[in-house]
Amino acid sequence: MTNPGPDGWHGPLPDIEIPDVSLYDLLFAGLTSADAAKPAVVDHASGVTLTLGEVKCQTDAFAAWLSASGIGAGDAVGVLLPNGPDYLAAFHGIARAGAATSPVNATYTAPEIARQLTATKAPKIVTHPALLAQAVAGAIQAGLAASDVIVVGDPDAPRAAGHTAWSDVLATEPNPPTVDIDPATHIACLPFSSGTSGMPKPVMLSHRNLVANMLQFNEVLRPLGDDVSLVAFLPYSHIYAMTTNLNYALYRRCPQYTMAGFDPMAFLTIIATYRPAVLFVVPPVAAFLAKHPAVGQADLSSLKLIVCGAAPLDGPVGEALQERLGVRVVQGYGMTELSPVTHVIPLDRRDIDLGTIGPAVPNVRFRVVDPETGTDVAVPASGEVSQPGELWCAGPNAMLGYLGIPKDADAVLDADGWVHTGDLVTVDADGVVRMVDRIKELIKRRGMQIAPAELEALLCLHPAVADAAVLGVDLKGTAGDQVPHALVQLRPGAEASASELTAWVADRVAPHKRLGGVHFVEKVPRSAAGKILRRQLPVLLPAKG
Ligand code: 4UU
Repeated sequence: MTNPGPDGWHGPLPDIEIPDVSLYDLLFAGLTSADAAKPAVVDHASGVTLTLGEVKCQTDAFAAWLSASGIGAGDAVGVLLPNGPDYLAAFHGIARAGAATSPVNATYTAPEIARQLTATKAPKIVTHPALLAQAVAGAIQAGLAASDVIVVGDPDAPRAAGHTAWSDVLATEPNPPTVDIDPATHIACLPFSSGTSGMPKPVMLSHRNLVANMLQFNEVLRPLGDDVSLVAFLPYSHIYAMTTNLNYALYRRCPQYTMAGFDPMAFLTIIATYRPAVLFVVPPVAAFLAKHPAVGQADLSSLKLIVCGAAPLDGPVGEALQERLGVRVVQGYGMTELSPVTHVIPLDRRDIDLGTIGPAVPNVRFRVVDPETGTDVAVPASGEVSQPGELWCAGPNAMLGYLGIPKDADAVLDADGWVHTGDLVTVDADGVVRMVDRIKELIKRRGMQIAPAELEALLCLHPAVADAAVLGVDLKGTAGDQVPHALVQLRPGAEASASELTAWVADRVAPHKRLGGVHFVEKVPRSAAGKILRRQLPVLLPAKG
């Protein structure tokens, strides 16, 4: 049943109809008064709770304010916020005004913020008082004025400094003008991804992409029933949490309990206090839950499901977690360019190895293509797995392209609508997929992207560095987690220590991108055309003692 047809493999669940609506219409248009009174978001640290009705009202007010400021279709607005109640209306107000959120990781430095604002030409940025220094520095580098920085809360000092206060924005009459949104072509957000190579770039995700992926994913979670309340600790700025937490919990009218970052003990307290049903995690958090002694003392009895993705989950760790907590654990797979979810292990298929990423979600088609020959690998016999090949995916969740990069220069989305993931997988006769290797230039730390090209460019700006190559090294004891290491070729006669170069990078990037090691080499291996020969890099690392 799941064998590939002419358009590729599909999963066990039937395809669904994707409604032709904007995100706002899907999430808020039909809000009943009973639903409006339900808690949408609860922030344990600040004690702030917003109902669905309040989120809708704030969304409308922000959309009206943006429209009155001349911001709408074709524009982007930066959002540099930690997870918290304000994120919801920031994101949806922008979408309702017809503009697109450019979500910035809250740990970014000023140059990283500026690069993102510039790449998406965002004329405004929404930020938090705790992040104001880097937000303002980044905004100024990108050419924004003080008043273009909108600060959540009711902040006296920022207002005095000429910034715009969120409380003033929310005082706008919540009746924005109607904006004509074509869900298929209208961009709702521009998360950054480096794709299969090069620098991070803005991924154009339409209203339809986000609506579709939420509904596709919803089919997989259907057996759970009505309660999908969840702890939102993965950053909303990353597509994993944006779709499965921020938007999905709103869609299902269930509360999301926000955390501005992952603090293991606060995480356990929040679960015991609010009794959520679902957790979305990355492999290091799965390992924490499976192994840490404190977890044994905590009351996690409300949990019904843990979804792990964004990096490889070790099958035995998944099994140990399932056993220890008595909670169903599944692995999912996604990619920013696919909005993101394409594969998840079905909740009722306990026979499927947790080390796999399962079959495709509804409406996704996938192929496994030999990277050498460009042909699909042979369908395996029952009980066997295929030869490894590159995973290609297509569906209503496939991006429109990268902003500012012509379609024909884009190596990821082909003319037939297939996203070439850069991941090497095998598939069994039932369409269950296993990740084997990553054949693209991408390092994953705590599920977040690190583009080697970005760190290489930064190292090459150091006066002593002639050339540099960056690769991911697996962190011991944390399956799926990697740290970037640099191989550096110094200029003749120049001197720089490993710690100096480590600090050079650390001063300029978010903490998750910091180097775990710098190793000096005679020469960075490059092809005749100047491309780094990445396959040769691991052997240049010093042997571990
Ligand atoms: C091995 O990380 C993501 C999206 C993750 C996600 C989303 C919904 C996971 C489960 C889910 O239900 O997006 P990006 O764009 O940051 O990173 C994409 C890359 C993939 O190409 C792959 O290399 O992250 C890696 N990846 C995984 N690798 C994602 N999921 C997995 C996985 N195992 N389960």
